[in-house]
Amino acid sequence: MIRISMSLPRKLLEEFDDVLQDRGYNSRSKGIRDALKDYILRYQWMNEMDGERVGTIAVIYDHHYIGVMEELANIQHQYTEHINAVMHIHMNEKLCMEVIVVKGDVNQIRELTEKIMSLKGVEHVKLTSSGIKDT
Ligand code: NI
Repeated sequence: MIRISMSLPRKLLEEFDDVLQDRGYNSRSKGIRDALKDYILRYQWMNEMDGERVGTIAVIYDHHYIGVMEELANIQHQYTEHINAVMHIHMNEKLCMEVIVVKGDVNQIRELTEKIMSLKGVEHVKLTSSGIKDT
């Protein structure tokens, strides 16, 4: 084991501790290890996909954040060939969810997903997809 120290925003740490408490963790280190493993797996999984796929990108964002709606629309307009449909849900006063239905080469879908993930004001992005061709 190697010890590290890190800086975190207080709110993020409080939220993390709340999750750990709900899940019955009594060690923050164990919680961080599990979270890191999960993060690595998710990234590897996203990078190992190939070929033609169909799927959804679920995006949750704060619509009060200046420019985020416009940026999200601009990005989607760069991928019209890969986007079949978009559903917008007004979740509450602050948050909106967009579910983007995508189809096509996974490299383009991944690129689109990563562009959305990098936007400020976007709080959560999840890509789910399946291969199209029979195996
Ligand atoms: Ni909305």
